[in-house]
Amino acid sequence: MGFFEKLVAGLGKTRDNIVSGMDSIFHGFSRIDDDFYEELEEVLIMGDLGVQATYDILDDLKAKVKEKHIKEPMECRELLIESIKEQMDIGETAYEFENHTSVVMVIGVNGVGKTTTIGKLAGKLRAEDKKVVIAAADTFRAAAGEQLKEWANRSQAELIGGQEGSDPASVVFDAVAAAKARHADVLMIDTAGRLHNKKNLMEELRKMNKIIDREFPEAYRETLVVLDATTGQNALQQAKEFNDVAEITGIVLTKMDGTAKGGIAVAIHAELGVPVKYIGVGETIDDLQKFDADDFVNALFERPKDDETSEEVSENK
Ligand SMILES: Nc1nc2c(ncn2[C@@H]2O[C@H](COP(=O)(O)OP(=O)(O)O)[C@@H](O)[C@H]2O)c(=O)[nH]1
Ligand SMILES: [Mg+2]
Repeated sequence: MGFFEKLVAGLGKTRDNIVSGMDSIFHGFSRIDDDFYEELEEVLIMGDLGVQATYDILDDLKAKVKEKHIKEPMECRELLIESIKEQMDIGETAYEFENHTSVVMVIGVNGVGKTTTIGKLAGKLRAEDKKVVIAAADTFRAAAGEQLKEWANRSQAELIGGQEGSDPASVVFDAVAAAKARHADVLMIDTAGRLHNKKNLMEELRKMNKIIDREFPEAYRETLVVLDATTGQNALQQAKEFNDVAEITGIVLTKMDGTAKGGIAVAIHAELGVPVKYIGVGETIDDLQKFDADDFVNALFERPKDDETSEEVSENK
């Protein structure tokens, strides 16, 4: 399966919740009235899109219906798809860090896929011939360092590791020195994910950020929160908590190949104003891609990719 097919498969559950619900509304109503909008609202909220995104999308739909003098409920389907795409658009500057000497801090709770994402991203950047240094600043588990070492070997990125139990901030200090000495393009920092103690976490992130600010002020900064898409509302809650303690610049949604609650991608974007920049659909290096709103919404509604004809999606049914 290619990336898009994995995404189509992973969004199956979301599709069952949202798309079939929407379609029965489009078919069931003969006119566009308040009840019609109310039922749509319910389906979108139940599908994990969240209150904010749902209101934004429906406001946009209502405006378009008025402007285009639409009378048929069925005609709203395409408009709604367009609205969701517009909601998810992430703008031109999302990957600006690739054009600078940059530091990418990767944060998130245990098990969401931080280390795996760093490995995949390192592989992608190396394939573009970028020089990559990775800081193993999750020093709480020896296994974390080992796992990262494998990914670093695979992608031929340089790993700056801390001893188990060593101070994460000192690993960051060493990694910044190494990145500068070797004129690295991107320094990625893997961190430990212990959200249960917010005060400690905040303190640790603050210390690491302070070192980067002081030792590497010229670096372009990116802070990605990694979230497990199968956890739905929990992921949204985690994003909010990290948003309180760090200046998040982007979201990575992993495990979109599983029983992903894909609607959460829309909710996070709308409620935090932070774009989803990458999505993961598996455990290999090819299973991470930049987020593409068109692909995402096409996968959700099981439509073909915009740049291809139809066979790709329908083959997998
Ligand atoms: N199916 C699937 N598994 C993933 C994905 N990303 C990470 N994983 C798996 O999730 C588990 C935890 O990943 P890890 O990177 O160690 O999480 P961390 O604790 O945040 O560093 C590992 O078994 C990964 O292989 C993904 O996109 N899809
Ligand atoms: Mg890890």
